[in-house]
Parts: sequence; C-alpha cells; structure tokens
Amino acid sequence: MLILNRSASEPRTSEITSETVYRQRRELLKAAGLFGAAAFFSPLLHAAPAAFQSVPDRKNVPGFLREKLTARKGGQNATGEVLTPFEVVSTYNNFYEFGLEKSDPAENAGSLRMEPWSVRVEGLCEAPGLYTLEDILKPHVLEDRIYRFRCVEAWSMVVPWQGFPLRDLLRRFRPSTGARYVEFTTLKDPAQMPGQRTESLPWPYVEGLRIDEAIHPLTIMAVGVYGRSLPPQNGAPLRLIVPWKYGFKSAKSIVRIRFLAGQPSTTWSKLAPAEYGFYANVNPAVDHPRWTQRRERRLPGTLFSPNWRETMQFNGYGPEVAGLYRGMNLNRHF
Ligand SMILES: Nc1nc2c(c(=O)[nH]1)N[C@H]1C(S)=C(S)[C@@H](COP(=O)(O)O)O[C@H]1N2
Ligand SMILES: [Mo]
Repeated sequence: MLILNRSASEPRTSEITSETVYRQRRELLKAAGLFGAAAFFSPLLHAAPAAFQSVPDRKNVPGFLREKLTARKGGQNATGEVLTPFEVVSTYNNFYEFGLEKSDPAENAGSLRMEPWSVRVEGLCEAPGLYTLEDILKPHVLEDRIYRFRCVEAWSMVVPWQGFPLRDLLRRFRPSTGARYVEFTTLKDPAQMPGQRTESLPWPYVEGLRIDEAIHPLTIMAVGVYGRSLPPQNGAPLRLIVPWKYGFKSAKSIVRIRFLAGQPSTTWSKLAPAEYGFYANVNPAVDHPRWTQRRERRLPGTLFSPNWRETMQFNGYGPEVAGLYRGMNLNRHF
C-alpha cells in the first residue's frame, strides 16, 4: 500500500479460470518463461462462481473447525453480485507478513502453523485470558456472509465468508463500560512469517475499531471462505471482516484482542496518517493522496477488461452503518 509506491495497477496474473486450468496454464507458462505474460493469454470468463463444494479444503484443519463449517447456517447473497472465484480470492492477497506482491502470500503462507492457536484477551473486560481457538469457536454457529470487499488500493471482490458476528464473541469477555475501542493484533513470528524478517511494516500488524463498530451486526470474525477453512494467505485461522471499511482494517491471523478506553494506535494510521486514517470507511468522496477512490476494479478482470465500477459510500452498506457516524466529519475522520 505505502511501501512499494505502486499505483492501483493491474493484477500481475489473470486469475480467472477454473483452478485446474489456471494451475496447468501457470505451470505451462512458467516452463515457457512466460508467467508474467499470463494476462495476455487468459480468456475472459464471466461464468457463475464454482460451487462452494468444488473448493478444496486445507489439510490439517482441526476437526472442530471442519464440523463447524459443515454445520453452518445458510445465508444469501445480499449483494446480488457475481462472486469472485475462489482461485482469485486465495491468490490475489495482501498479507505483508508473507511478502509484498499479491502472489506472495499464496506462495509463502504454507509455513503458518495454525495448530495450536490461541487468542489472548486483555484490557478493560471482566473475562481476560488466553483462549484456545476451540474455546473461541465453541459456542458460535457459523454462517455464510457474502460481502463486497474493497481494498484501499481500489480493487474489490465479492467474497462468501463463513464466520460469526464479532459482537457474540466480544460479549463473552464482558467488556467494561469504559471500553470504547477494541484492538486486534496479528501473530508476530518471523520464523513462520518471512515478511517479518524485513521491516516493510512495524510488526506486529495492529488494527482497531470503535466498540460500536465492532459490535455492529455486519462485523464478523471469519474462519472460512467458500464453505471451507480459510487458506492461510487469507488470514487463517481467525480474521476480521468489516465490509464497509477498506480491507486493511480486517486484520488477519489474530492472536490478541484488547479492550481500550482510547483509540488504539494502528499500523497504517501510524505509518502514514495522511494516507490511511483510523476510520477507513469506504468513501468515494475522499481520495487517497495518490489515487482516486471514486472507482474500483472488480476482480477478476483482465488487461483488456479491467472491470471498473463506481465505488459506493460505505461500500454499499450505508443503510446499515451510516448511523454510526452521524454528526462526524467524514472528510476529516477518513
Ligand atoms: N496481518 C495483516 N492483516 C491484513 C493485511 C496484512 O498485510 N497483514 N493486509 C490487509 C489488506 S490491505 C487487505 S486488502 C486485506 C486482504 O485480505 P485478503 O487477502 O483475504 O483479500 O487484508 C488486510 N489484513
Ligand atoms: Mo487493502
């Protein structure tokens, strides 16, 4: 986002065909030394998304998570928009802990160990402690949430996540009345996360929300995508999804939740306060200093058909969330 000083450029590869075809072509092009030119050869495919069932599950998924995903509640596609195929969602990623290129996380995140996993809960609450992933998930029924996902870099997707409302989790820790904000921290372990052996960002990655944003019914903790456990590159085993905010608010691979009285100091807002605010609500009227936010590229697209569309205020979730910001100047609190 900041480091490479790159523009909202085209994807390096065109990730639009079925997974098998995609992989075969990738191998072929790699062999021919043409990988970077893949986009030129990819036909546009406007096909319906693959059925959730056709998405392979990861190996080593804990049994309790597999059961949860199988027993999930159904949902519906509230956006009414075409889903972004799994092979794009899982290969075009931002996860700087595994590298800066979009293809790096898919290539490098296999080294992330997700078992055992635990989350430390701290700060202004009555039930702090160290919770295992199983403790965290136990009482929650997973549900499908199909959301638009808009990165600050001006690309977007529509993604079928599986997760549960963050409010149902936070309530279990009995936050005190003084808790006005909640902070989320990603794992820091350079042995597993090669990107952390560089100083591309100050580690660990920290994000945060105002408590009313955190307990808004649209805010979820996701553990699955396309009906299967999250691939590590998407922030397994536990990541935030806040669909009306730019993607960088949605911290991945969370190991700490902290309740605070004051606004947490978050990674991007600290690093480049003029570019990335704490709120980061999707807002076509407030441009990034280096590019417009009026429009976005809906993935997948190709060099020949970048699939531009108008960006919607609050990413289209204004009817649900605008009330959270009544009376606030969203040009200042961007
Ligand atoms: N820990 C961590 N979380 C992160 C990031 C990151 O680099 N590290 N990138 C953010 C950004 S900029 C985006 S757009 C989304 C990307 O999520 P996805 O790869 O699942 O699409 O993750 C967000 N969460
Ligand atoms: Mo992003």
